[in-house]
Amino acid sequence: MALNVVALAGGVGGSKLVHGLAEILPEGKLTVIANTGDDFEHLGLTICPDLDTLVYTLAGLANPQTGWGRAGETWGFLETLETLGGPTWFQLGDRDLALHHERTRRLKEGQSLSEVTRHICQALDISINLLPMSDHPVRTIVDTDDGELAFQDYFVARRCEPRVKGFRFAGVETASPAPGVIEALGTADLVVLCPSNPWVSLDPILAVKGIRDAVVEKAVVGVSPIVGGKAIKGPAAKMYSELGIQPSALTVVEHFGDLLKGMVIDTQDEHLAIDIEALDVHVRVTNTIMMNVRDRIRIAEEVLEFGTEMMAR
Ligand code: FO1
Repeated sequence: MALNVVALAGGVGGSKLVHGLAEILPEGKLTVIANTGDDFEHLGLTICPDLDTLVYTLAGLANPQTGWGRAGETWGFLETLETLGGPTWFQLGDRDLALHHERTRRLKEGQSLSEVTRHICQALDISINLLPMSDHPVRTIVDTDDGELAFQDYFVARRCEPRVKGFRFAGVETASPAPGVIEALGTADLVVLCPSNPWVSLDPILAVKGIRDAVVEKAVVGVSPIVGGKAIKGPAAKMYSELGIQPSALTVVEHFGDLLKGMVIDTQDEHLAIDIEALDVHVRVTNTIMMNVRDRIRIAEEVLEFGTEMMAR
């Protein structure tokens, strides 16, 4: 009898593991709860980057270079917008745009975000249960030296340049979990924290009323998004150092506290296993870098095997 698995995921990193899990779990056995804290309104459209990254990855449509957006895009809309002097800082390809347009149209008609997401999954032949964390808007706000910035303004428009002081999730106090979220967690045998940014991708999900309490009841296994601490490049590294966070798999474990039963870390981080186990969190060491679909499946298999061991502890 296959496990009932619930995965909590952000965008690019999380979607790779979700893809692996979707390839090996039988239909009806995988629910994914996606971060919507990165969502925003732009050009009159509701854009849900993490949901869309998951959708495109699961549908085999994702852009392999960026991880977000679609492969084989055309850019007629954006090029034309530029000639007209419109805002082009957020790259919306023509095909991607159709998805944002259709979602916005349905939301305006009165459908909920989870209803629209279910429709999109059906239209693109995605058979897993993909749920937004909430149907209510929750927006990650970045507190910076330049004041508070909406997440995409900070991340994409300002290229993470302002110094970060912290985050808050506007709207989370009144947001309730989307229909099906608490039910899926209630019947889950195993909860997987995907290799997504703990502070800006997984924390917003766990901050929605009732989700953390439902997760903590379960066997929870994480996959560290941080590999070889010092090797971390790009905006995440800058963000960590500004927040005074030493980026490592150990820090991730400390961050999640009592939530975790087990953590999958990369072979480069094997030396951290002792310190992680001292926190009463079991460790599985493996190569966690996902370069292709075979890697995604292999890691998903390891996560399920390790998770099954954790369920018995
Ligand atoms: N990220 C960028 O760095 N630049 C972009 O222009 C950009 C456009 C974009 C369009 C659609 C989409 O679904 C995602 C997009 N992303 C872009 C990624 C996204 O904003 C971030 O990676 C996530 O929010 C972080 O998880």
